[in-house]
Amino acid sequence: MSTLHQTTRALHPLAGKPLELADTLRSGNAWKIRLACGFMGLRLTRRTFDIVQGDLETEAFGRINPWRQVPALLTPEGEWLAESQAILWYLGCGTPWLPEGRLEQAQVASWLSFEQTQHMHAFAQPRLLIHLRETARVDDPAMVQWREIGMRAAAWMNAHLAARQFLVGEAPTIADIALYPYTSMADQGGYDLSAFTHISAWLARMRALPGFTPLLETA
Ligand SMILES: N[C@@H](CCC(=O)N[C@@H](CS)C(=O)NCC(=O)O)C(=O)O
Repeated sequence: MSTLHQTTRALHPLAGKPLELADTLRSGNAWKIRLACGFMGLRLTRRTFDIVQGDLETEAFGRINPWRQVPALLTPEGEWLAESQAILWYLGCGTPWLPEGRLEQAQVASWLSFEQTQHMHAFAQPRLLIHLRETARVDDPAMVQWREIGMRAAAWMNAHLAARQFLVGEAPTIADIALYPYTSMADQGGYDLSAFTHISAWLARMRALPGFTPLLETA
């Protein structure tokens, strides 16, 4: 992490303000927000829901996020903000985690979009069905198909990371936070990313950053 990132932890515009996260225990999308708060030195209260128990279908949850998904963040302004990438943007604003330059900011947006359109589902679905719900087998055709899509996304990331330390420039941004969770848990969906050595090195760099938060508190 750059010296600037370290200095800004104390000066974060949201430092000391109340932040509450609606999440589930193992949500990769919600993990992005917990990672961001850890890296940025922000305190976060969790309100943890259980999808299997139907918690996201209640009237109360509908007031948190009518789209009935986690994560959602209760901001100091008293607004519930949905969508992991929008929340990362909100948290990164005014810090080195979201660079100010027009081009760098657009490059961050590009990776956030890549994660949602080319990456997240291909990694999250096999993990959900094989590892969390145990309703699919590693070699089910649908799982193989997801992994074909995911391997293409991983190959692009690996090629990009061959020439740089982080996805945008030489310092970590919210783009790295967005791509970290599902890439790091790929094995739970039957992926073998070991040939992508630049991804492995990048994952290790992310884990080594001060304030790294594991998915499970006990992990
Ligand atoms: N585009 C959303 C996706 C959020 C998402 O898929 N959340 C999952 C948990 S990781 C969820 O709430 N699933 C419940 C459902 O869709 O019924 C984001 O980036 O926040």
